[in-house]
Amino acid sequence: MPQALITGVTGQDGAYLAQFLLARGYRVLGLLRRSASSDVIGERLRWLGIIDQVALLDGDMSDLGSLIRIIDKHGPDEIYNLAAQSFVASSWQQPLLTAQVTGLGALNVLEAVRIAAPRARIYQASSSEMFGKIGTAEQNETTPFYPRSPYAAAKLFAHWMAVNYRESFGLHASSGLLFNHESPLRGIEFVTRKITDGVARIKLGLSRELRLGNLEAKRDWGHARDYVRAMWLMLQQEHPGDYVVATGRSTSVCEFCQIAFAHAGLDHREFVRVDPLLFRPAEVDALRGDATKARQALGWAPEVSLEALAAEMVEADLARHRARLKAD
Ligand code: NDP
Ligand code: GDR
Repeated sequence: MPQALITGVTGQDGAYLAQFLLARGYRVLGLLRRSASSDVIGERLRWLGIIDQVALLDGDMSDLGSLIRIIDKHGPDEIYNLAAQSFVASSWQQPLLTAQVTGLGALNVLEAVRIAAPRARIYQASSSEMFGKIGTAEQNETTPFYPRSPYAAAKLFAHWMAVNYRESFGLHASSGLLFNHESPLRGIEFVTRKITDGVARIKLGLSRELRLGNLEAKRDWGHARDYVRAMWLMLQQEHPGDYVVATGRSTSVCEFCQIAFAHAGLDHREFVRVDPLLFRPAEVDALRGDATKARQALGWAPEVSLEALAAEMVEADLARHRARLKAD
């Protein structure tokens, strides 16, 4: 039975990836950091009904010893490094923590693999945010990077360390330059989920308005379930490499609002308010990925449209709020 270790298993992608790997007969190990709120840990794994099938192991991205011990003891065949302080807006409030976890944490994983399991295959969760202030309409593996946030700078460090460990020590380390991907399990602070949660609240009479920042920002949004499949495909290749994973469609925050509100029979213009306090110190204005390499080399293509994604997210948030109202 192949074994996979997922750091960030309690996050959106970690949960979907665990589900994907379990369905393929993997033993799934997940890194779990200690929390005082242990009752809510693993909420996403619970939502997917797989929490009892994942072996949760005590460790932290900033604690190299814990990573070495876990990798040495279990000898996973595949390691997916998904753990990060992943919220771009917070990275200006906590730049050092972001560098520590998102940047140096990735290096800790690479070091642990180099020391304890050099033959394991590694996936590094790189990001389209690394392109940042771009000069091209579409971004692919050869587009230059220009990070615009402490988060993006930390991810860029992690990305280059993965490339460097591949070239220096021959590690089978692949890096996925993933564009934004969302789902009903997306953290509530990210804009798509904030919008679909807002739609559900307004529809059920729990809120009257939704306050957002820059409505003109454009992102290439896909479904997380499609994107974790691409991670796995990268590690099945004989040789490691870097791949852009994206839909090729760029949509503004305003257009996403229109689609999500319309799904619930509402007009977003009546409810969305722009709050200047929610603008970022530096913005990534527009992203659109060119996933030609992933399509050709991995046979990967997205299966879920933006409209289907928004509909699934709105329906899930409506169901959550209805269940809470019923329980009260
Ligand atoms: P989430 O924010 O949902 O999950 C982050 C995970 O990292 C959580 O499991 C969190 O644990 C864990 N984590 C944070 N700090 C530590 C730490 N110090 N030690 C151990 N674990 C820690 O992110 P996503 O699932 O959305 O994204 C997965 C990865 O992919 C991230 O690295 C992200 O930056 C990257 N990425 C995401 C994209 C997206 O659109 N979703 C696009 C491109 C890249 P806890 O539950 O305890 O907080
Ligand atoms: P992003 O995602 O920064 O692209 O990073 P997010 O959903 O936070 O922002 C997308 C865009 O929407 C604009 N925006 C708002 N964003 C939030 N969160 N809240 C608001 O109220 C709001 N109003 C407008 C933002 O300014 C931005 O332009 C995500 C994360 O998952 C990263 O970890 C990952 O690397 C990248 O996607 C690819």
